[in-house]
Amino acid sequence: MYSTIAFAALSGLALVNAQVPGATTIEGSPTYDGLPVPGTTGKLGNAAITQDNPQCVTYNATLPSTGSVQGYVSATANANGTGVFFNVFITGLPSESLGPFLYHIHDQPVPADGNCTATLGHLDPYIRGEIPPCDDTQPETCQVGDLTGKHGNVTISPFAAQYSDLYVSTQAGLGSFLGNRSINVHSSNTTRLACANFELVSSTCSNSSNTTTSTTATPSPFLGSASTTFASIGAIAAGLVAFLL
Ligand SMILES: [Cu+2]
Repeated sequence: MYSTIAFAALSGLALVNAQVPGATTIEGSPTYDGLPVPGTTGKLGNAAITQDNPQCVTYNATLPSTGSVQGYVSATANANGTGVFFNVFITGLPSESLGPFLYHIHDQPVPADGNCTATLGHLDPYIRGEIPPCDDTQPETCQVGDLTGKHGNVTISPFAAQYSDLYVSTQAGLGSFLGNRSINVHSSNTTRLACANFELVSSTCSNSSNTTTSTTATPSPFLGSASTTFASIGAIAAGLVAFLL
């Protein structure tokens, strides 16, 4: 909790320092082109592999259909509960000269006005920071939300990728939880091109006998048999109409 607050405050401060007129940037220098430094890790250590992620839970972040950059990032806990499987599709990217493009899980959700800047910096519960860049051979040392740092930049449009990330979680309450956060897509100079919130889209197992669903209406106990009777009459009438048609 405190680390999240501290991170939010720090990233907000860095954001102000890094802002460039006419461009919306994430924290850090948008012109930094240094190389990864192996072993760089967060103030709170390396990211832990997430275990016991809830099964059959999917979060989707769908980019606004009103923008030119569209697509989605879908996240589902792996079947063994370790890490999260991502399915990414992004299209409508601008000229290749603005790439390679980046996308990350950002710490805060997108507010109602759609302002991507309000999502602050990357999901970074271990307070690793952006610089030096992530070394993808040591993903545990990267910011948890730095998906392109760990899994590769976007170099074509449309772009599609599927991969497992061991450090993100679908378990609410953890610092690595993505369900209450957002995705931001950036050009190479970190300008924010589009953003969207993760939303819970499924909490059921498709091939399981213990599937639960929230769509089945439960009859009110006060109506009791009367409602059942009315439902039966309705069903008969519907059947009759269907027969006549
Ligand atoms: Cu980002």
